[in-house]
Amino acid sequence: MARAKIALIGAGMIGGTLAHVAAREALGDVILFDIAEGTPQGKALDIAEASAVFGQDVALKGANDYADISGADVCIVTAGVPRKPGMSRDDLIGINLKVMKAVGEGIKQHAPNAFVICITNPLDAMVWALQKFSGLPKEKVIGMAGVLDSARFAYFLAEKTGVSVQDIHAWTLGGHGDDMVPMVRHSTVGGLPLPDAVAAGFLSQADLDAIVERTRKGGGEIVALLKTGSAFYAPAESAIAMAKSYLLDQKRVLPCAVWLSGEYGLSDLYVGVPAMIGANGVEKIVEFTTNDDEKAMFAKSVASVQGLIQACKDIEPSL
Ligand code: TXD
Repeated sequence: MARAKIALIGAGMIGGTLAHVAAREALGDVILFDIAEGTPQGKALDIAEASAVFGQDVALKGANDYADISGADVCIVTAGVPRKPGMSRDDLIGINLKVMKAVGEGIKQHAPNAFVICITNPLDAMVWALQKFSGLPKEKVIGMAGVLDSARFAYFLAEKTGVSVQDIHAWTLGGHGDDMVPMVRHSTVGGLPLPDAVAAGFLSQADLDAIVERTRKGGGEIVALLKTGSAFYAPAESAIAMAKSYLLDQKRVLPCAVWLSGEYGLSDLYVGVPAMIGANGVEKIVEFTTNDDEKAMFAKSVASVQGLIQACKDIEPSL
């Protein structure tokens, strides 16, 4: 059987890391696409040469022409600009909306059967716009943010409690902004929901509160350290987990930005909720029970996403 074809739209820091991980895991042949000439070709060649060391038979190619993504099974979109210190994700909206238009049209023309994972910020608004510009089915266009935010939450919990990251299950819902909603009652350490883990002495309430806050600001913490861009290793790993669930029909339930039509009492927008990803794309949305506090936090986060979508409509009235 032919190998899967994975098109990476944007060959910057995340795009290059995605290409490396996808090739090492032999997830499929990789096309790295970018408007910058030479960058996708150089990265593709570098990783192709590395394949002789890590021993996987996958093809890698750099491209500046959308025709090269033809027939892609998966497209992962990182095209656009990242944050610089002092910028919020929302500051990127004007530039990245134009980029989504070009990318959406390219995918529509050359890879209309692909499963599309958007990573570009501000995430929830950009995936919404990308779905509109591409016209692809809503269950085949999703956004990556929740896997990353939840991974940060899980890592901080592992670091504090000393429990293996493998035995921590953390969930972060809502939009990919500083008002995202780390789900304390639904996240577990060694099977214990976090309030029980506090009662059992794994960590103090003050530690937990600090971790929730650090998770919300996790992206900014890395931007402040790197100074020249934003996180890329953990974002790439997160999108690979989502792509793998689709390509291998794993049916993993992962927090993803998905189109809601009535779930969580919301419609006509993309926001982060747990979704089952299989060979048909988004196959099921899992609705967590929420208490009043969680509902209020979720509503606040959703209001920010709605504000960003409105800003997109103001910039691009055709949306
Ligand atoms: O959780 C999440 N969703 C995120 C999102 C976590 C971290 C970073 N996140 C966002 O991903 C970040 O704010 C950016 O919007 C994207 C990509 O981040 P990356 O760090 O990879 O940015 P780079 O290194 O600047 O790469 C962007 C590439 C660069 O090579 C540009 O030349 C290219 O995008 N680019 C384009 N490619 C194709 N088509 C167009 N129009 C285009 N414009 C720029």
